[in-house]
This record gives sequence, structure tokens and C-alpha cells, in this order.
Amino acid sequence: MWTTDTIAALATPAAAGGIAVIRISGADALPIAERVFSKPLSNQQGYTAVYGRMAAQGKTLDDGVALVFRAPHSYTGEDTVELSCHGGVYLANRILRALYAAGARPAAAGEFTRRAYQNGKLTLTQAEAVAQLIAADGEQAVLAARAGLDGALARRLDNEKETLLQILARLSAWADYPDEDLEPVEWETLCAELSALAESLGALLRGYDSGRLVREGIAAAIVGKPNVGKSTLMNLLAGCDKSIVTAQPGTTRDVVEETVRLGKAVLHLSDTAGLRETADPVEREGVSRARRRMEEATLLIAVFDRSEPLTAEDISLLESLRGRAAIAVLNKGDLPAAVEEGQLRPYTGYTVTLSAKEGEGLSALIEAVEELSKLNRFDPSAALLSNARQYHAACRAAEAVGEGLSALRSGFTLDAVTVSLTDALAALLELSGESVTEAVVDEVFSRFCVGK
Ligand SMILES: Nc1nc2c(ncn2[C@@H]2O[C@H](COP(=O)(O)OP(=O)(O)O)[C@@H](O)[C@H]2O)c(=O)[nH]1
Ligand SMILES: [Mg+2]
Repeated sequence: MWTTDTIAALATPAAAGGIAVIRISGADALPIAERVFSKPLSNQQGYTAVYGRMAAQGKTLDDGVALVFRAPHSYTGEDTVELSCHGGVYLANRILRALYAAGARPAAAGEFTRRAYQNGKLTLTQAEAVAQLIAADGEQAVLAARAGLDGALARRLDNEKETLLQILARLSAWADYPDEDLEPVEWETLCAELSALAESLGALLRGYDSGRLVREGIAAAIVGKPNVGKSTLMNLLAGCDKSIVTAQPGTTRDVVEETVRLGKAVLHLSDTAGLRETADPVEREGVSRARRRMEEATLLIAVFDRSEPLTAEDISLLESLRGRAAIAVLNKGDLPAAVEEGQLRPYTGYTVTLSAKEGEGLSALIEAVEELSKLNRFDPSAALLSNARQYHAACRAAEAVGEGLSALRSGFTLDAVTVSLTDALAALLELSGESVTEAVVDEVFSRFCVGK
């Protein structure tokens, strides 16, 4: 479905604010806006602003500015008008209704960006980066989305596609002379090229997880036996008294959640009930919630009381850290030590001593989180796969290249190699959005907000 009718929507949030921006895009954007705006717009050049009044049914509602963009030099590639009025919820919606009455249609979710894509202003991966940029909740996430919008992934995919196309062209040339065997030199070159391509796609796939941590944050559970200072640590990280802290063991029963920024990382923290056997049914439910949260978490922050020797409960927790992304925190660093970091190291590579109560030693925890999540080595300017759609297409491309390579190595006919590489090319074209079904495009833009 390729429509060019004129659409309108509020581009700013549906909330009171200094100004609201209403965007109108399509072949009739200027004449439709003129029916609501007091000054002529059809004679305006692109990139000009006109001050005037906005009215509906003969009643002036507001005064404001109309920005005029001329096709193809606009976000959507179509004629566009952006009306800025005062940011009242009723007012902006009233002007919007007047535009609908004047001939515009309400825009669907992401429809402006979809038009930009269909008019060749953005590739599909760039359009996806727009959604990411809007959703970004940290510096790294913004920089990564920005790189996507600037075409980092699109350029990388162009390279991969070019390599595949060249190889396919050579394979088809050889196929025309089936009697001549492939020269060993050519065979070697082909293997090397396909290995490099497989490696490059592999690197792209490996980068997906760290990109996801940046975009979505890290689910981190603070766990440990009662009274070691989990809630105190939670409050320190949250910067407020989120969890109840008492000297009474078993105080925290439900899972307390807070999203915090820690260095380069965004953590979705859960403070949990202290892990112990208990007869109290409420506390027991708390402990079982804590265990569930522990299983689901990407990162475990396991807290121990440095001033008391390790107990059987501590050791059992330490055992469960093996093979997990986990940081062992020796808390109460302000008190005389009964435990050394060395006792924890056999269980996890990351140990930190701090005092949650005094707020000391936090920088070591930040360092450990960044190191463990590799966020300190994360390069936001690199080409990154930014969503499941892209990831799955890249997986298919990598698999197909792998199949082509093993077909080549195990002496299959070049036809078999060609079939695999054609599949790989199709997967890359889908990834870049050059060859996707309408259903895929619908799915991509359905996740956008209206007005974007
Ligand atoms: N000296 C000292 N006491 C602490 C520290 N952290 C927590 N506490 C105390 O330990 C007790 C239990 O703290 P809490 O955060 O409720 O532990 P939780 O049961 O693990 O959540 C409270 O009396 C805290 O004030 C610390 O770093 N140093
Ligand atoms: Mg607690």
C-alpha cells in the first residue's frame, strides 16, 4: 500500500507544554494548511517560516508559526507544513481536527518516517535508528542510534553485499565453463573471501548483545543473605530511600525495583529478600521471588558482609555465581574485615569491597559493571544490529555464508555454493530493507509513535 494522500498528526507529546508542533505532509499539505492558517503558504519557498493565526470555523484559536518544506527537501520527501502553536492539549487537538476537516487524514503510527523510507530519504535501518534515537535513555544509546541514522549499518551492509555480488558473478562465469576445473589459486581466494565475510557477519552478530545492553539496560538483581546491606546498596545506587533498611534481618520481602545509571551502564535493579530458610510464609514468598529474579537477571550483584565470616548460606550463593555474569560485593568495608576478596575469587572474576552505608568504593563497582558488560569497550559509532528483525536476518545471512563455505571446502559443485550465497544475499537485502515484504515494513513502523 503506497499512499500519497495528505496526513497530519501532533508531532509533540499529547501533554501541556510551551509549544506543540503539528505536522502535515503530502501533496496537498500547503493548500490544506492554508485553510486553517491565516496567511498564504502555497507561494512560500521551502525552509521559510510564516507567522499567522490559526482558526477553525471562523474562530481564531491561536497565533503561531508555519514552517514550509518543499518536496523533496523535507523529512518525508513530500510537501510538508509544521504548525507550531501554544502547547495546550485541547488547543493542539482542536487545530488538528480543523486540519482533518480541511482534508488531511490522521497519520498512522510511524507514517511520516515510513514515507521518508518509501521516498528514499532513509533506508529501513536508518528508519529503525530513528525509533531507537527516540527511545534512547543514555548517552551511549543516543550515540549508537545516531550512528545508525548516519548510515553506519547501511554502509557496512553495502560492503558485504558488494563482496557477495562479486563472488556470485565469478561463480556464474565459472558455471559457464563447467569443463574447466577451478584453479587452486581461485579456490583459495574464494575460500579466503568467504571466510572474511563469515567473520565480518559473525562480528556484527556478536556486537548485538552489547548493543542491546546499551539500548535496553541491564537487568541486575541484588542478592545475598539477610542483613548484609542489599537494601542500603540499592538506596545508595538509586540515590534515594527506595528500600527499607533496618538492623532486623528479613525486612525486605517484595522485590523493589529502580532504574539507575551507573557509569556507562543503565541498570534495572531489583533489591530482593535475603536468601535464607524461614518459617514466615510472607518472607518465604519473598525468598522465592528473590530466587526467580536471580534466575532472570542478566547481572547478579551478590552482597556479603565483610565484617562476619562467610556462612554456609554465603558459600551456597557463591556456588550459584559460577558461570554467571556476577559481581561479588564485600559490603561493610568500614568495619574490621573478617573476609578477604581472595576468598570470593574462586567463584567470580569480579570482586569489589565497598561500604554502602558510607557510600565508599562505588567507583570499583562501576568499573566492574562496565568491564563485565563490556560497555567500556563498546564503540557506539560502529555498525550495530539494533533489533530482533535485523539480528535474525543477519543470522540467516551468516548461516548461508557458512553453508557456502563448507560446500566449497567439502568439494561440492559450485552450484551448491551459488545456491547458499544467493540465500545469503537475499538475507542481506532483507536486513538492509532493500527487499522486504510489505508485512515486514508494516511491522517495523507499527512500533513507532503517531506523529513520527
Ligand atoms: N557498618 C555498616 N553497616 C551497614 C552497611 N550497609 C548496611 N549496613 C547496616 O546493615 C543493616 C542491614 O542493612 P540492609 O540494607 O537492610 O540489609 P539487607 O537485609 O541485606 O537489605 C542495617 O543496620 C544497615 O545500616 C555498611 O556498609 N557498613
Ligand atoms: Mg533488604
